[in-house]
Amino acid sequence: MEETKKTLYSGIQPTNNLTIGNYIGTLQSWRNLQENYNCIFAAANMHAITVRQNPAELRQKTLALIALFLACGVDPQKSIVYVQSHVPAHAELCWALNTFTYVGEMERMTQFKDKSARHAENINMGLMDYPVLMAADILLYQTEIVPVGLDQRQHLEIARDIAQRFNNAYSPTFTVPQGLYPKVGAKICDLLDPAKKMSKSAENPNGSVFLSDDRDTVIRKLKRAVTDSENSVRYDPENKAGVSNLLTIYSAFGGKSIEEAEREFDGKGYGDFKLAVGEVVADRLAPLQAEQQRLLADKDYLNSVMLDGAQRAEKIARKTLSKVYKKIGFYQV
Ligand code: ATP
Ligand code: LTN
Repeated sequence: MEETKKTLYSGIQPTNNLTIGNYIGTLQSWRNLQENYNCIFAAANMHAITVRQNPAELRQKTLALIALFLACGVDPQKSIVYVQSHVPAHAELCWALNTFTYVGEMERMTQFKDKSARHAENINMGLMDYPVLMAADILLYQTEIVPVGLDQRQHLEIARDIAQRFNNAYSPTFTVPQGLYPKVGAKICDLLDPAKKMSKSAENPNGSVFLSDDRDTVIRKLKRAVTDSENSVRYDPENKAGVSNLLTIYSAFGGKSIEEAEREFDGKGYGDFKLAVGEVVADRLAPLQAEQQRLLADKDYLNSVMLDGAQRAEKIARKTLSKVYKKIGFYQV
């Protein structure tokens, strides 16, 4: 890793099927970020088990997520690509940071409240501790930049608070990280209910476009997306949430600004507009899916990427952990 570049870290949980919200919110930017930062990208499988998972599926989805990272242009020579559970320092730092985090803070987290309501039968300690593990992920690597969607802002604020709290209690130990949110598409909304974020765990699969959806499915889902009765393609998130969401998707996938997109569809009806959005999304997903499948056929290669990534990550992580252990008074031989 180059000494002069800042460190950037992001993770995605290998759960369910990734949506275009995940892609636009974070994954899409990773390829270019590699030029300017030392990047570390993780499949966050330790976060995934805070909600009950099928073990065989979790294993498969972890492999598929690593393949997807590479298919999106992440270069394992330039960046570190690894699986969170392969680096034990995450669990270790999480434990230490737990003692710098208050129960009240965790109870107030939006995602904890949401997920507790959705999984009332399994409100486990891990679900509550999720943000502390995420803070450990970030802080282990002295990360400066964390590219994520807006739904992660609250978690990032907590990571900053914990870092500052620790630094103030002892002496500067952790870099205090900053979130990097996309200018367009930091919150992609559900196609059928634009008041909600598009989520890979949504109840109705027709509200989300999955990265694995085939062309017909993508076009069908966009055709049925909720709009309004005005029939004018204009960006106005307050009053025209559905249309604005589609414009955002079109802009993110088509490489055009929102204004250019508005001009393009000036005077055209919603039917044409929705078809165009569907086509631009399907055109982008097809090569991504093909590349992911090609990579998935070479499991040995993927294993070697993960192994190498974990070794490189472990080295950096150990250094931070050992500093922490020294400061908190753990006897080291
Ligand atoms: P789940 O619904 O299973 O909790 P999720 O769809 O929120 O999952 P995560 O693995 O939690 O997915 O998030 C991966 C990344 O995708 C994060 O950076 C998150 O901010 C981003 N992201 C998720 N949903 C959206 C969205 N609708 N718009 C923009 N970014 C998003
Ligand atoms: N909680 C994140 C996934 C995640 C993450 C991270 C993101 C786990 N660890 C560290 C950025 C940095 C989410 O997107 N749901």
